[in-house]
Amino acid sequence: MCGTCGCGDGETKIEAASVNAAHGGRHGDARGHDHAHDHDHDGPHHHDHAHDHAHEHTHEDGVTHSHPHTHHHSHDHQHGEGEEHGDGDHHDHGHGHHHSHAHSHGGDDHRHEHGHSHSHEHDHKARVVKIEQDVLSKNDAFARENRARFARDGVLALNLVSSPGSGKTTLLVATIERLKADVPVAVIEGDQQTTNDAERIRATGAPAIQINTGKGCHLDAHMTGHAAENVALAKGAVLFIENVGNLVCPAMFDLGEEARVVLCSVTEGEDKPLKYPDMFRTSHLMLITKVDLLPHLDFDADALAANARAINPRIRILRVSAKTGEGMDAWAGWLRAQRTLALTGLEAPGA
Ligand SMILES: Nc1nc2c(ncn2[C@@H]2O[C@H](COP(=O)(O)OP(=O)(O)OP(=O)(O)O)[C@@H](O)[C@H]2O)c(=O)[nH]1
Ligand SMILES: [Zn+2]
Ligand SMILES: [Zn+2]
Ligand SMILES: [Zn+2]
Ligand SMILES: [Zn+2]
Ligand SMILES: [Zn+2]
Repeated sequence: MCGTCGCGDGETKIEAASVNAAHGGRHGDARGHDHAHDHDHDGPHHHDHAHDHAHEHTHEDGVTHSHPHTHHHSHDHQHGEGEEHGDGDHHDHGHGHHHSHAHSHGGDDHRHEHGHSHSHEHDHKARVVKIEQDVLSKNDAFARENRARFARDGVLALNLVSSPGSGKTTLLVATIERLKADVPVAVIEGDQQTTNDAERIRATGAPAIQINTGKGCHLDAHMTGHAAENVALAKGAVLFIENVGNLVCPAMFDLGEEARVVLCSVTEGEDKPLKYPDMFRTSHLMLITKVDLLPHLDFDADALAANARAINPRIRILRVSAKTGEGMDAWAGWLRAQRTLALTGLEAPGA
């Protein structure tokens, strides 16, 4: 789950596999983990809720009657140690409490004090900040595992991020056509639904595997690691990871990539780096895509570049068109240089 937008985990599916299915022993350090991202409540927490209920009481005159009422109250409760809820869990607790309220019987006001127990449903939105920290620290552990594996295999892993439709898959298809004669390429495709993008990649002859994140709006390192186990990865390959189209949440999730490449197409507006700074701050390279459209637009590519540099002075910037091939040699050259550095085990300077 992602605390930024409150998106749920949903059911993540990797083609021919499900990350939510139980499995064991597949992670390098044999770390056990829960696929429902369980969390526990180890402290008291506070809920507010309103409810309706009826209860019986007896008056001094011996008359017993029951009457419904609605009231609002808040209380703290503690979950037992080790008790776990899944993310976004909606659940029932029974608990007893005391409260008093006034009501009237035929004009004669009086007050009752009574204790009763009842159960209620609640969700755990108040815990989102803590859960987000837990999710991100688990993600970072998986990302370290992925990074170690990619380094061992001389795989250059790149995380492609952008808003929806900025041209990631089209760019990858054109890139694979340029590289495939001498560079092994594989692709992990992330989308909420459909295997369309993986099919577009496979049509080039390159291996590709689709991750469907369901309600999730980003890839995480755990699902990426499992997808990488299920796609053919030659030694020295370039592994492109096309993230879910979203400029917000994917910024928080390290996948174990060597470099993050952010695409921004010329139809998106020059101010995107200022509006979504985390994504541009954490990216090594920005590709300004669809530059073949520039003659038809009032778009200032220099202003976009200046905004990206204002957020991230080290960012590299290339202008490309997958349609006309403009800038594709420079992009392929950047890729080859990064791959050489990955194969020789050097840190890519300024990359
Ligand atoms: N003119 C032009 N159109 C392009 C270019 N690259 C992509 N497009 C068009 O942009 C649209 C979206 O392209 P995709 O490659 O599917 O974009 P994406 O980023 O993979 O999309 P999602 O995976 O849905 O986020 C398609 O209609 C493409 O034909 C380009 O270089 N020039
Ligand atoms: Zn999200
Ligand atoms: Zn609870
Ligand atoms: Zn009550
Ligand atoms: Zn795509
Ligand atoms: Zn796992």
